[in-house]
Amino acid sequence: MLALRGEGRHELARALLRSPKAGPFRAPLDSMPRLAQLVIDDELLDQVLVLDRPESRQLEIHLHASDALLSVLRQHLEIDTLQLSPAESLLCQALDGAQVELALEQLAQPWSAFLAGLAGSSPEQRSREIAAARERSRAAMAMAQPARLVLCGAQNAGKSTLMNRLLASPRSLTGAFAGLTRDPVRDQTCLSGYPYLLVDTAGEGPAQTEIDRRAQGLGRRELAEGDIRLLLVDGSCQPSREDRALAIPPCLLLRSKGDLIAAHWPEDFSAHLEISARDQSASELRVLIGASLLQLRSLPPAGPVGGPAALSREELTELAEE
Ligand SMILES: Nc1nc2c(ncn2[C@@H]2O[C@H](COP(=O)(O)OP(=O)(O)OP(=O)(O)O)[C@@H](O)[C@H]2O)c(=O)[nH]1
Ligand SMILES: [Mg+2]
Repeated sequence: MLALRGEGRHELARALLRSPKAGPFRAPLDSMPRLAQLVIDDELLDQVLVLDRPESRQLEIHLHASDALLSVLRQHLEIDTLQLSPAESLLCQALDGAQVELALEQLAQPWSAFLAGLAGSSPEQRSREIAAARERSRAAMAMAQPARLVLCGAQNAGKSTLMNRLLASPRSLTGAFAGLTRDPVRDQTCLSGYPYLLVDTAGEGPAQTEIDRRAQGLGRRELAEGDIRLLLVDGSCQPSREDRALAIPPCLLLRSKGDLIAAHWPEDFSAHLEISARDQSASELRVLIGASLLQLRSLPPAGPVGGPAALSREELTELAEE
């Protein structure tokens, strides 16, 4: 929303607006929402809703705020960019109720007030409070900042099928053709209340063409940049040397295709879970994998953390400086 404030707001609004049919904007500027076109330098930027609020001497232009549009507006108008605190950002971007509860808890006891309060504590109390805040912050940061969870494994292991189940949406192409996924596919979701950026990658295996080789290279780069691996090994085949090489911690090892006849599974390569995308529902898989990830990461159940906590790297650095 773009807010024009003060007595000159109507004049400025009329300079920026056209009627919905591109003629001069003649409709009264009042508390009735009106459709209009936002035009700057004869360029149509957006279809907007206009609403005046005389009590606060503010005229609101509700727009579809893309980055490109905001950058044009910034060039032409003096815009105060709203600075959100990490707790406010979390509240705006939350995908899960647990994130909302954490954001509300943190808004009620701001981090800056907690840091200021440390100044009056005795050295022992201070180090106890800092240690407790560090522990709370570990969980809070994991709830506020998505971890990159990279799906990896051999071609046809069922990575893309699982990705789609976890997102409850057909985001990634799936099929019996080995090497179907090429460019990495990314999307966000919350599992057990913690946010993840899921990344589906090209499977390991014979690369028939230069395009396949490039795709596998891109997948390896995602693995190098990822936080956690979700390694799928087809349970109807024995794990290969390549599968073992991919199991670099932190890694959740899944035996996939549990509905098929199981191959002999070596004892020294134990899987965290056996799954079947054919027999298990999306919600069942989300719950199982979410809970296993919590265990792997030693994280508590998602939600409020019981006191002030850092929600961003910057806030955590402020604690280190105390
Ligand atoms: N029986 C059975 N088949 C499955 C299961 N999960 C996936 N499949 C099938 O296995 C084939 C490969 O699945 P994908 O999800 O495309 O495999 P992928 O690991 O993404 O393969 P690439 O992109 O080639 O690396 C498809 O025909 C799926 O339907 C499962 O749990 N059980
Ligand atoms: Mg795939």
